[in-house]
Amino acid sequence: MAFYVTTPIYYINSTPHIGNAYTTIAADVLARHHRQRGEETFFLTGTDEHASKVARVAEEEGLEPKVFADRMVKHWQELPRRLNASHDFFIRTTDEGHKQFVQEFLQRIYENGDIYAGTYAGLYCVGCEAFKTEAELVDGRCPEHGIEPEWIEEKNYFFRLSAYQERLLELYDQRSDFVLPTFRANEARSFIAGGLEDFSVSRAGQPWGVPIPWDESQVTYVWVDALINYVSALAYARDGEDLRDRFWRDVRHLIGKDILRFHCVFWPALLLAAGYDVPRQLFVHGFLLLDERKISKSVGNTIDPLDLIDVYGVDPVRFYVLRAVSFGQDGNASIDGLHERYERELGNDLGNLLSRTTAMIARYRDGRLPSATDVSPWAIDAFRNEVASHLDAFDLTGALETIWQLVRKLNQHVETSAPWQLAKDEARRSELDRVLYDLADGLCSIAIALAPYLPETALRILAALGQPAEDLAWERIRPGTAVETEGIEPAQPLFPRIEPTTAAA
Ligand code: ME8
Repeated sequence: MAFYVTTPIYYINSTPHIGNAYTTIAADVLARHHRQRGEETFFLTGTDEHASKVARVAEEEGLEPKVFADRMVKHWQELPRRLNASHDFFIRTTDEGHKQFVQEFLQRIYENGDIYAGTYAGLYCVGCEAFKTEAELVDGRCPEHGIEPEWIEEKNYFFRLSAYQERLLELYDQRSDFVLPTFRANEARSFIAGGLEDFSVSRAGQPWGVPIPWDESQVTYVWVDALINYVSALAYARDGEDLRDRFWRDVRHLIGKDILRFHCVFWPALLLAAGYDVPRQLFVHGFLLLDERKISKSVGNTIDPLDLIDVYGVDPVRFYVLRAVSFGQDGNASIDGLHERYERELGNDLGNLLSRTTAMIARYRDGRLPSATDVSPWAIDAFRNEVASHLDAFDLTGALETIWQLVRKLNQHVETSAPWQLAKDEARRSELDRVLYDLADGLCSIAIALAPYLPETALRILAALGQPAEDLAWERIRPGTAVETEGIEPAQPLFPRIEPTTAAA
C-alpha cells in the first residue's frame, strides 16, 4: 500500500502565514502516521511561482521575476523545515523538470482535441489569479481581495471542460469519498451540475510562465501550471526514477476551501483529458480565523508561524492548530488560545504526567522499571484502532482527542491509585510496581500515537522512560510495550513555563 499526500503549492509573492503552515502541518501528520504503518509514503509540498502578481511585485522592485522568486522561495523552504515537516520533495514550478512536464501534459490534451483557440474577454482578479463574473463581485470588487478586477481581452487557448460534465458527475456519484468532508463534495457536485464552461488555459503576451509548446506567444495559465505539479514532481523528484507508477494512484490532496473548484472540478477533468487517473481523494479543510476574519496576506492580519515557533517551540504550534479547530471546519486561532493550551494541556496534562511518572519511578524504585506485563488497564488495542480510524477519515482533531482522553485517564489513575500511599506500605509493593508500570506503559503508547503530531516531544517521552526511540512503528502501540529498564530519572519539564509577556512580544 502506498500513501502520497500533497499540500497546495503556495504563492511566493509574500511570506508564509499560519494558514499556510496549517495545511503543511496536517499533511505532515498524515505522512508520518502512514510511515508508522509501514506504508510506502511520499509527501510533497512546494511553491507556485508563475503568478502574474509575482511578475508585478518583481517589476515594482526592479527585479527579474526569477531573481525575485529565488529570493522569496527561501522563506517558503524555511517554512516546512521549521515546522519539522518530513516532506520528500519540495517542488518549485520554475524547476526545469516541471516546466517540461507541463508542456508534455498540455500537448497530450491538445492532441486529444480538448484544447482549442478562442478569444477571452472578461474580468480578471489578480488576487485570485482567476476570471470573475459580474455576479461574483460585490460593489464591483472581488469579495475575497477587496480589489477591482481588470478587464482583459485576448486570444487564449481554452480547455473543453464542458465536455467533462457527465464524467465528473459519474465520478462523484460512484465515489462517495472522492472529496471529503461530504458537504464539500456536495458543493463541488452542485457546481458541476450547474453547468461547466470551458476555461482559458493560457495567457497572451506575458513572459512569465511556461510557454505553450505549439504557440510560444502564449504561456500557461498559472492555475493549470500549478495543478500539474502534483504529477510532475513524481516524474523528476528522484534522478533516474519515475515515481508515478508507485504513487499516483494513491494521491491525497489536502487543500483549503478557497481552492475547491480548481481541485475538485478542473483538476480531475484535466487529468482525464491527459489520460491520467483522477486523484484517489481530496480533503478540503476550513479556514483559521483571527477575530472571525480569514487570516490572509491580502487582509494583512497574518500571524507569522515562525515567530510562534520561536516562542513556543514547534510541537506546541503543530498541536495547537489541529487541536483548537476541528479539521475540516472553520475556527478561531489566537495567541491567547495557544498560550492557554500550552499551559493547560501540554504543560499540565501531558508534561506533568511524564514528570510525575518518572519522578515516582526514580524515587520509589531507584529508576528501575520492572519487567513487562501484557495485561493493561488502558484498552490499548481499541485505542490504537480508534486513533487510526480517525486518521483514515482525515479527522486529525478527533484522533488527537482520543489520544488526549488516554492522557486524562492516566492522570486520573495517578490520583485514584495514590502511589505515594502505596509506597508507605511494604506489603503493597507489587501493587505499586503495577501502577508504575501501567503508567510508563500507557505513556509509551501515547508517545507513539502522538509522534506524528509532536515528533520531538514523542522522542523525549520515550527517552525519559528509557524506551527505544528509533522505532515508532504503529504496532508498538499495544499492551506491554514498555520494556524493562533502569536509570529512569525525574524528567525535565516537557513544556517549561513561558511568561505571557514573552509571548505577547
Ligand atoms: O492558492 N486558513 O496558494 P496560496 C487555513 N498557489 N488555510 C489557509 C489559510 C487560512 N486562513 N490561508 C491559506 C494558492 N491557507 C495556489 C495553490 S495548488 C495547485 C495552487 C492555506 O498561497 C490553504 O491550504 O494562496 C489554502 O488553500 C492555501 O493556503 C492557499 O495558498
